[in-house]
Amino acid sequence: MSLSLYGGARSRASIVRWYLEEKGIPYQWISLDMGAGEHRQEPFLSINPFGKVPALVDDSLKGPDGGALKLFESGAILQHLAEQHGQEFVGETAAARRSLTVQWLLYANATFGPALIQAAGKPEELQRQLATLDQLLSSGPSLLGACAASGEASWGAADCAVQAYLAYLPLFCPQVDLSPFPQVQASIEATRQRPAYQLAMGQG
Ligand SMILES: N[C@@H](CCC(=O)N[C@@H](CS)C(=O)NCC(=O)O)C(=O)O
Repeated sequence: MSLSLYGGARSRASIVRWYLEEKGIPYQWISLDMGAGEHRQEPFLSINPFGKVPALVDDSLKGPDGGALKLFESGAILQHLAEQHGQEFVGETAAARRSLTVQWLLYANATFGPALIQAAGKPEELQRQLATLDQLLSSGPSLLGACAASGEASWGAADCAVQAYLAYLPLFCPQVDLSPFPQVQASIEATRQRPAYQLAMGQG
Protein backbone atom coordinates (compact mmCIF):
# COMPACT_ATOMS: atom_id res chain seq x y z
CA MET A 1 0.00 0.00 0.00
CA SER A 2 1.31 3.44 -0.79
CA LEU A 3 -0.07 6.94 -0.47
CA SER A 4 1.41 9.81 -2.46
CA LEU A 5 0.45 13.33 -1.44
CA TYR A 6 1.10 16.07 -3.99
CA GLY A 7 1.52 19.59 -2.68
CA GLY A 8 3.57 22.72 -2.77
CA ALA A 9 5.10 25.18 -0.36
CA ARG A 10 2.52 27.11 1.69
CA SER A 11 -0.47 25.37 0.15
CA ARG A 12 -3.55 23.58 1.51
CA ALA A 13 -1.66 20.32 1.02
CA SER A 14 -0.13 21.08 4.43
CA ILE A 15 -3.54 20.43 6.03
CA VAL A 16 -3.64 16.90 4.62
CA ARG A 17 0.01 16.40 5.53
CA TRP A 18 -0.79 17.43 9.10
CA TYR A 19 -3.49 14.74 9.29
CA LEU A 20 -1.14 12.06 7.95
CA GLU A 21 1.63 13.06 10.37
CA GLU A 22 -0.73 13.28 13.32
CA LYS A 23 -2.14 9.81 12.66
CA GLY A 24 1.25 8.24 11.83
CA ILE A 25 0.05 7.10 8.40
CA PRO A 26 2.99 6.44 6.05
CA TYR A 27 2.99 8.51 2.86
CA GLN A 28 5.23 9.92 0.18
CA TRP A 29 5.34 13.73 -0.02
CA ILE A 30 5.69 14.99 -3.59
CA SER A 31 6.46 18.69 -3.58
CA LEU A 32 5.63 20.44 -6.85
CA ASP A 33 7.47 23.56 -7.92
CA MET A 34 4.35 25.71 -8.12
CA GLY A 35 6.36 28.83 -8.87
CA ALA A 36 7.49 27.12 -12.07
CA GLY A 37 3.92 25.99 -12.84
CA GLU A 38 4.57 22.26 -12.32
CA HIS A 39 1.00 21.85 -11.01
CA ARG A 40 -0.42 23.06 -14.33
CA GLN A 41 1.47 20.55 -16.45
CA GLU A 42 1.56 16.82 -17.05
CA PRO A 43 2.06 14.49 -15.31
CA PHE A 44 0.24 16.30 -12.48
CA LEU A 45 -2.77 17.22 -14.64
CA SER A 46 -3.53 13.53 -15.05
CA ILE A 47 -3.92 13.39 -11.24
CA ASN A 48 -5.86 16.64 -10.83
CA PRO A 49 -7.08 18.03 -14.18
CA PHE A 50 -7.84 21.34 -12.41
CA GLY A 51 -4.15 21.80 -11.64
CA LYS A 52 -4.58 22.45 -7.92
CA VAL A 53 -3.09 20.92 -4.80
CA PRO A 54 -3.51 18.91 -2.69
CA ALA A 55 -4.01 15.69 -4.63
CA LEU A 56 -3.63 12.15 -3.36
CA VAL A 57 -2.86 8.86 -5.10
CA ASP A 58 -3.84 5.79 -3.07
CA ASP A 59 -2.84 2.49 -4.63
CA SER A 60 -4.75 0.46 -2.02
CA LEU A 61 -7.93 1.20 -3.99
CA LYS A 62 -8.71 1.13 -7.70
CA GLY A 63 -10.07 4.19 -9.45
CA PRO A 64 -12.52 4.18 -12.37
CA ASP A 65 -9.65 3.77 -14.88
CA GLY A 66 -8.50 0.59 -13.15
CA GLY A 67 -5.36 2.29 -11.81
CA ALA A 68 -4.68 3.62 -8.32
CA LEU A 69 -7.38 5.89 -6.88
CA LYS A 70 -6.66 9.58 -7.53
CA LEU A 71 -8.36 12.27 -5.44
CA PHE A 72 -8.36 16.06 -5.32
CA GLU A 73 -10.03 18.57 -2.92
CA SER A 74 -8.57 18.66 0.57
CA GLY A 75 -11.95 17.87 2.19
CA ALA A 76 -12.50 14.78 0.05
CA ILE A 77 -8.94 13.63 0.72
CA LEU A 78 -9.34 14.06 4.50
CA GLN A 79 -12.62 12.17 4.46
CA HIS A 80 -11.03 9.35 2.48
CA LEU A 81 -8.06 9.15 4.84
CA ALA A 82 -10.29 9.19 7.92
CA GLU A 83 -12.35 6.35 6.47
CA GLN A 84 -9.68 4.16 4.89
CA HIS A 85 -6.51 4.81 6.88
CA GLY A 86 -7.33 6.70 10.10
CA GLN A 87 -9.85 4.15 11.41
CA GLU A 88 -12.05 7.02 12.56
CA PHE A 89 -15.38 5.42 11.80
CA VAL A 90 -15.57 2.24 13.83
CA GLY A 91 -17.93 0.97 16.48
CA GLU A 92 -21.45 1.98 17.34
CA THR A 93 -20.97 5.67 16.58
CA ALA A 94 -19.38 5.09 13.16
CA ALA A 95 -22.27 6.33 11.04
CA ALA A 96 -22.78 9.46 13.12
CA ARG A 97 -19.04 10.23 13.16
CA ARG A 98 -18.82 9.80 9.38
CA SER A 99 -21.69 12.20 8.76
CA LEU A 100 -20.47 14.74 11.31
CA THR A 101 -17.00 14.62 9.76
CA VAL A 102 -18.46 15.41 6.32
CA GLN A 103 -20.37 18.27 7.93
CA TRP A 104 -17.23 19.80 9.49
CA LEU A 105 -15.10 19.31 6.38
CA LEU A 106 -17.73 21.11 4.30
CA TYR A 107 -18.05 23.79 6.98
CA ALA A 108 -14.29 24.38 6.97
CA ASN A 109 -13.95 24.53 3.19
CA ALA A 110 -17.27 26.04 2.11
CA THR A 111 -18.22 28.32 5.02
CA PHE A 112 -15.33 29.20 7.32
CA GLY A 113 -12.56 29.28 4.66
CA PRO A 114 -14.52 31.73 2.45
CA ALA A 115 -15.39 33.87 5.52
CA LEU A 116 -11.67 34.06 6.31
CA ILE A 117 -10.74 34.95 2.73
CA GLN A 118 -13.47 37.63 2.57
CA ALA A 119 -12.69 38.99 6.06
CA ALA A 120 -11.71 42.44 4.81
CA GLY A 121 -14.95 42.95 2.85
CA LYS A 122 -17.33 41.18 5.25
CA PRO A 123 -15.82 41.45 8.74
CA GLU A 124 -19.16 40.83 10.50
CA GLU A 125 -19.54 37.40 8.89
CA LEU A 126 -16.16 36.28 10.22
CA GLN A 127 -17.04 37.67 13.68
CA ARG A 128 -20.26 35.60 13.70
CA GLN A 129 -18.38 32.46 12.72
CA LEU A 130 -15.76 33.03 15.40
CA ALA A 131 -18.35 33.66 18.12
CA THR A 132 -20.04 30.32 17.41
CA LEU A 133 -16.76 28.44 17.08
CA ASP A 134 -15.62 29.92 20.38
CA GLN A 135 -18.66 28.41 22.11
CA LEU A 136 -18.33 25.02 20.41
CA LEU A 137 -14.62 24.75 21.13
CA SER A 138 -15.25 25.27 24.85
CA SER A 139 -16.55 21.70 25.14
CA GLY A 140 -13.11 20.21 24.41
CA PRO A 141 -10.46 19.70 21.76
CA SER A 142 -12.59 17.44 19.52
CA LEU A 143 -15.48 18.91 17.55
CA LEU A 144 -17.12 15.48 17.47
CA GLY A 145 -16.81 15.34 21.24
CA ALA A 146 -18.33 12.39 23.02
CA CYS A 147 -19.34 10.84 19.70
CA ALA A 148 -15.80 9.42 19.48
CA ALA A 149 -15.46 5.68 18.85
CA SER A 150 -13.92 5.12 22.28
CA GLY A 151 -16.52 7.23 24.02
CA GLU A 152 -13.81 9.83 24.63
CA ALA A 153 -12.97 12.89 22.62
CA SER A 154 -10.39 12.09 19.97
CA TRP A 155 -8.78 14.36 17.39
CA GLY A 156 -9.78 13.61 13.80
CA ALA A 157 -10.24 14.92 10.27
CA ALA A 158 -12.98 17.34 11.35
CA ASP A 159 -10.65 18.96 13.90
CA CYS A 160 -7.78 18.99 11.42
CA ALA A 161 -9.75 20.96 8.83
CA VAL A 162 -11.27 23.51 11.23
CA GLN A 163 -8.16 23.98 13.38
CA ALA A 164 -5.94 24.40 10.32
CA TYR A 165 -8.11 27.26 9.04
CA LEU A 166 -8.21 28.81 12.52
CA ALA A 167 -4.41 28.68 12.67
CA TYR A 168 -4.27 30.48 9.29
CA LEU A 169 -6.37 33.30 10.73
CA PRO A 170 -3.64 35.39 12.44
CA LEU A 171 -1.46 35.00 9.35
CA PHE A 172 -4.07 35.93 6.74
CA CYS A 173 -6.09 38.40 8.85
CA PRO A 174 -3.71 40.03 11.35
CA GLN A 175 -6.20 42.90 11.67
CA VAL A 176 -8.79 40.64 13.35
CA ASP A 177 -8.89 41.09 17.14
CA LEU A 178 -9.16 37.61 18.65
CA SER A 179 -9.35 38.74 22.28
CA PRO A 180 -13.17 38.29 22.45
CA PHE A 181 -12.66 34.62 21.46
CA PRO A 182 -10.49 32.96 24.14
CA GLN A 183 -11.31 29.39 23.06
CA VAL A 184 -10.38 30.21 19.48
CA GLN A 185 -7.11 31.72 20.68
CA ALA A 186 -6.38 28.66 22.84
CA SER A 187 -7.15 26.35 19.92
CA ILE A 188 -4.75 28.24 17.62
CA GLU A 189 -2.01 28.12 20.24
CA ALA A 190 -2.58 24.39 20.91
CA THR A 191 -2.44 23.68 17.16
CA ARG A 192 0.85 25.57 16.81
CA GLN A 193 2.36 23.49 19.62
CA ARG A 194 1.63 20.15 17.96
CA PRO A 195 4.83 18.61 16.54
CA ALA A 196 2.93 17.05 13.58
CA TYR A 197 1.49 20.48 12.70
CA GLN A 198 4.92 22.08 12.90
CA LEU A 199 6.38 19.40 10.64
CA ALA A 200 3.55 19.64 8.10
CA MET A 201 3.77 23.43 7.97
CA GLY A 202 7.51 23.26 7.41
CA GLN A 203 8.36 24.56 10.85
CA GLY A 204 9.49 21.30 12.40
N1 LIG B 1 -10.87 23.69 -2.59
C1 LIG B 1 -9.57 23.20 -2.95
C2 LIG B 1 -8.66 24.39 -3.19
C3 LIG B 1 -7.36 23.96 -3.85
C4 LIG B 1 -6.50 25.19 -4.16
O1 LIG B 1 -6.99 26.27 -4.52
N2 LIG B 1 -5.19 24.98 -4.03
C5 LIG B 1 -4.27 26.05 -4.32
C6 LIG B 1 -3.12 26.00 -3.31
S1 LIG B 1 -3.69 26.33 -1.67
C7 LIG B 1 -3.65 25.83 -5.68
O2 LIG B 1 -3.36 24.71 -6.06
N3 LIG B 1 -3.43 26.91 -6.42
C8 LIG B 1 -2.71 26.86 -7.64
C9 LIG B 1 -3.48 27.39 -8.81
O3 LIG B 1 -4.67 27.66 -8.69
O4 LIG B 1 -2.84 27.53 -9.86
C10 LIG B 1 -9.03 22.28 -1.83
O5 LIG B 1 -9.43 22.47 -0.67
O6 LIG B 1 -8.24 21.36 -2.12
